[in-house]
Amino acid sequence: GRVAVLGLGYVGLPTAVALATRGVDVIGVDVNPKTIEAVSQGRVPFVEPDLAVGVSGAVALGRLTATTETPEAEAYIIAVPTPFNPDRSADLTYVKAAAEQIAPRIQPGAIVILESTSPPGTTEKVSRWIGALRPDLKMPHNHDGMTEVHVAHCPERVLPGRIMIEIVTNDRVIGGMTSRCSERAAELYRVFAQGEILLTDAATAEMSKLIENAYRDVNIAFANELSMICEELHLDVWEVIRLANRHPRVNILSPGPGVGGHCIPVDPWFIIGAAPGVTKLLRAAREVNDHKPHHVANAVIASSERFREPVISCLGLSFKADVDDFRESPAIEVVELIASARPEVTVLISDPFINGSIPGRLGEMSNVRLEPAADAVERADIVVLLVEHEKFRSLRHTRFGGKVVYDTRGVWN
Ligand code: SAJ
Repeated sequence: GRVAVLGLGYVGLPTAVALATRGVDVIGVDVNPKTIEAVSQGRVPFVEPDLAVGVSGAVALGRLTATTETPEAEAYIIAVPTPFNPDRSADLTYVKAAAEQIAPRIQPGAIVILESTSPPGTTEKVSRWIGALRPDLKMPHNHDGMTEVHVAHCPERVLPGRIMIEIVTNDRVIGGMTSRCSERAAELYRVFAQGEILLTDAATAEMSKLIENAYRDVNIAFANELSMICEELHLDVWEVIRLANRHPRVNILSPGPGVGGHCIPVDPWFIIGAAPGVTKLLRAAREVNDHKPHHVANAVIASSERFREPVISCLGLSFKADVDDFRESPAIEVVELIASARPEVTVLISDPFINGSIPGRLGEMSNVRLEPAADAVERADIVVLLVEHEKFRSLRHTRFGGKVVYDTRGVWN
């Protein structure tokens, strides 16, 4: 049967490729005509190791096509973004739009799988949104055993930078609206997933995904708080953590300039929103991680005061190492904070993954300029390492002379 994947981003496109390269006919659907154009020509609109070769292969074989129109299919995989609103509640607009595009096309026997990370109850909402437009179909939210359409949640877990490996090797949690829904979804994922497939109900699957990212957020917050404590006590946080981690049951993560990306800073809010009275720790972790860019910017600004016309060079702008994703990047926030607090200071920025224009508001700031890393370091009074791209790690051997060096990632020690 034919599979339609709605949303050709970091999750949808790799999933489409994983299925297509194993002989499944896949139709990729996206609202962005540029994405459709790129994929149709076998190109990938973003950087991810091994994805480009997969896309061009699947398209050349005729297994993967792309369109803006949701087709009739035997299985629908929804892999659209779930951002949050200004009040931090989940914005389910894209999920709802996907359900509403599927509704007129879906036939009895088909399955709808939600991969997007979603607050508890969203999978059931997908069933209801489709059911509202198709009263002729028995949907799982109101027909226990004998449903005509199956609905399940199979949250994505892939790590950007390692997506093509993890999509195959990770264990998968599948939560169906009914146990038959889980089994149907599992049949599809067995086509490419080599890890274990763990079946549960939809709400449990939703929650398990959210706590994976909340767990990471809390643990990074712990590391970030340690870095601020150690700074105050004039201790080297990296050395302190390295030694503590030699305990057999301690495994502290790495401090950094903050937590970015579109998952880890967002997902804890879905849990906080669902249980606001009992989520003190999750809120505190968010607060610590959101504060970290301010802490870094303030420290840099303070150390710039002794220079008359300081040049501050910030290396790395993406949300983490070796990816070209600048969304929700703490590094960008640090640069913005420095450049707007001290308009008379020149801030040089460098990132090997910038392709064309400077991302975000930085492009509009007159005291911010993009430079090759070597020039930026050469001209700097203060060098700030914000992202430990492979290319920057080797600068470890650079002699920084009289420059002030602020290594937020601890890779130059
Ligand atoms: N970070 C640190 N210190 C660390 C680890 C990360 O400061 O020790 C920072 C990174 O620099 C980055 C942010 O945290 O700004 C998030 O990076 P990440 O590598 O931890 O995670 P993501 O956002 O790339 O992907 C996460 C993964 N979730 C978990 O590891 C539990 C991935 O498996 C999920 O699929 C993904 O979120 C998602 O889409 O939900």
